[in-house]
Amino acid sequence: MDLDAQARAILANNDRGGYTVPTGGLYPYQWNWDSVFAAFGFAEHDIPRAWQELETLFKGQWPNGMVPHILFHKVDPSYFPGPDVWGGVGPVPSSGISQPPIAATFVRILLEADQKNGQAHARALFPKLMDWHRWFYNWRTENGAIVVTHPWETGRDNSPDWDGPFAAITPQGIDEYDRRDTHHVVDEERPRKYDYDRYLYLVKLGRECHWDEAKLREITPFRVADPTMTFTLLRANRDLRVMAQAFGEPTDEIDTWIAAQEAGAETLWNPEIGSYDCYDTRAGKFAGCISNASFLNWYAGVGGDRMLAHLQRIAQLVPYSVPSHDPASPNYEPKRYWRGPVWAMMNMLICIGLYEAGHVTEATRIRDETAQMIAENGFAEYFDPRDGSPAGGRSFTWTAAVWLGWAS
Ligand code: 9WN
Repeated sequence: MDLDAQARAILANNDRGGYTVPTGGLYPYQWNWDSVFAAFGFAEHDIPRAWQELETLFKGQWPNGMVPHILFHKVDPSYFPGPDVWGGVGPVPSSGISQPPIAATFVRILLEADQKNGQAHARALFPKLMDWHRWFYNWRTENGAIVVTHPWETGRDNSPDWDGPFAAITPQGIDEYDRRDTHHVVDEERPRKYDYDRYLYLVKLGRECHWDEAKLREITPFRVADPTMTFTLLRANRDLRVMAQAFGEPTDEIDTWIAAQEAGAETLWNPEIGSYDCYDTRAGKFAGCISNASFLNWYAGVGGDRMLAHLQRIAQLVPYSVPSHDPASPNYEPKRYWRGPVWAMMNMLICIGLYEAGHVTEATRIRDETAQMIAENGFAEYFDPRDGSPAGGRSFTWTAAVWLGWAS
């Protein structure tokens, strides 16, 4: 079977009827940004299915506008923590946090690709996207930057970005638990128990205050301003604005959000390392980390070429860009999840920005490296930047989607 056919087969096999799981076993539910990438992959050969993926995701939207990071449509014991641990309060059993808000950007892409029915689908999703973006602005804005209350929210779970805030947390009152992820993937490619204890502690805090954002803002020790969320939301707001104009909707509220987030992006610039960085609002400290999220500034349309020298430096250190953590850092671990490996969908987002900024050489190089990694090693969840070898889950939805829609 050729690679395109393999990628389509992965999407078909991970389809659970109206939504796609990231991969069977390891992640048996619907994840927020995974589904948006899945929709992008489906759009290559089945536009109605692409819209359905997004529509199912928005069925889980909470009354306060938040769109959860996991929807537990059917309980499956192969994943922990499940719906009982989260205690989400929305219309579909769910987690209590969100994920990078890339949906509006991909709704716009689908709208432009679907001359026939795109308008109807995008118009129906538009108010839901507005409600979600408003939730971020109301509850998760600190000086314009977007803050997270759990590392899982950024989708970059065990990045060294969280090492500082995690060192200040002593997890208390969490019951014994049985991790399932390490039944599917070797320990060396997953977060440590130290991280899981803190992940579960933060879930417990949220559950105990019924995910009331006002309360959580007061009590949580973890409130970190993050480039993934700030840059993806800023980009998504620009795309939402284009749709608002096309639909004859007012743009003033979106303009307020864009202005706030442009200022917020500036607060994530860490002059000491000359990079966009995470900022721990509790400790008042930068993380001091250059991650692949630091390079999403072009995607957000900010920062000019401030990040270019780091991108070129890192390309000299590893044959496969863009590693999730700087290989020059002592905390770099090329196989351990978000502490080093390369993620194909992050590369796509980075390259969308690079192309738009006219950095065709850089963007083409990263796209070629991504395509080569996938062609030689299959549709893995992530890859080792030293040799492109596969890591984490296999037959992975977003890698297949990125192949179909962008890398092939
Ligand atoms: C927790 C599904 C998700 C991705 C995240 C990735 C990983 C979950 C986990 O898998 O996180 O949300 O259990 O490890 O870090 O980006 O959305 O693919």
